[in-house]
Amino acid sequence: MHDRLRALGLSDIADKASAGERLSFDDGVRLFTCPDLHAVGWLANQDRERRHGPRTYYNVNLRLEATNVCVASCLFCSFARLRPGDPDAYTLSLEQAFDKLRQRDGQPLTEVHVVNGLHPDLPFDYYLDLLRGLKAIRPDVHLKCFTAVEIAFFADLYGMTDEAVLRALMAAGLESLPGGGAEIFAERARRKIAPDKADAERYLSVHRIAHRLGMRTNITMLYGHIETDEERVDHLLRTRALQDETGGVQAFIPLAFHPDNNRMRKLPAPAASETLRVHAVSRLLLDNVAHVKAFWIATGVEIAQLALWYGADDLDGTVQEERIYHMAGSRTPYVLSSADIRRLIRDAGREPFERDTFYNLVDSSAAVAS
Ligand code: V47
Repeated sequence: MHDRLRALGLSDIADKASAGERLSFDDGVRLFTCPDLHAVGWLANQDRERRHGPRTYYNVNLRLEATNVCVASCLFCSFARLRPGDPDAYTLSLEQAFDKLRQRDGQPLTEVHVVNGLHPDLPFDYYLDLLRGLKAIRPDVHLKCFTAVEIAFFADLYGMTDEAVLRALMAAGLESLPGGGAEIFAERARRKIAPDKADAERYLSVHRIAHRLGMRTNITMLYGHIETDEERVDHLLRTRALQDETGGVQAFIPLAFHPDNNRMRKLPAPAASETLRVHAVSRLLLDNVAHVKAFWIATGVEIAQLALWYGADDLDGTVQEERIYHMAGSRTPYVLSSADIRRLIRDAGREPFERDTFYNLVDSSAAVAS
């Protein structure tokens, strides 16, 4: 491989990567444009194995999307309905939301991941009561809820600061933030695909405040639409800069654009090779972020398995009720059992490790049939 890397002109990047030296903006662009995907993947895999060996994380989680009513009009979104009266618009009552968790009484869930549309009319109490109610039903289950874009929206709607919103939600049970809403940070592309929601600075600022208040958060990147390689690298380096400042980013999650039923449907979905490359370059540039997640619903199950050799060490979880990707054309199952996930990790040649939200081993994994 060293001869091949030399022939590709990547020896300097390979040397830096193996010495643990930080890669530059130009290095990132070169990795995106290198014709040999496998060479890039090999480098990322070295890094992934140095950090985690063959270990591959997953968790037993539940996705809850309490409303799809959303005032934002992101071009890539197939989930949002703009007005409460739209035929497919829905907003769960608190009892309906609680039932989703109650119905899973016997399941060894460790996390509920809540993400919603930006609903213009719900009172702040709806979200506070949602958190309190979910906690009351399953006090042991971690609540990873509301993207930074939702937090900024709440602050503007309810006349509060971002920090006051976070503090109030934390007092009601919020424990970490998911990474949604990051899309692409670069202003040129963001203005086109997500013109009317929090900009990159606000998104990053909400994460910064969350970290200061003691929470961990994830960061995502939506790729495979109109963004350039330079804009991807910019996104990765802005994430890295935030992490230098706070250390609060747990996982980075590249999200493959799905073109069905949205206003960018003329674009093709990103190729498998693109997905593998984005995971690999993310692993190599984000030297200060412990985990790169291949979200199997976004990548497809088989490509997620391959991504475990291209820098990814995490597959997200059982998920159970995901809508955002399925409405945009994802053909993945709605749920994978713990046993399914463990099997597909083993089939990919890796070792499954059930984690909690903070990447601690969950004891029950030893007991899970595999
Ligand atoms: O922000 C919406 C994306 C995100 C489409 O933090 C689309 O652990 C592709 O952020 N094609 C929400 N993507 C999902 C998300 C997430 C997923 C898994 C784990 C975590 C985590 C976070 O979904 C949105 C947006 O970027 N999205 N529509 C679409 N058509």
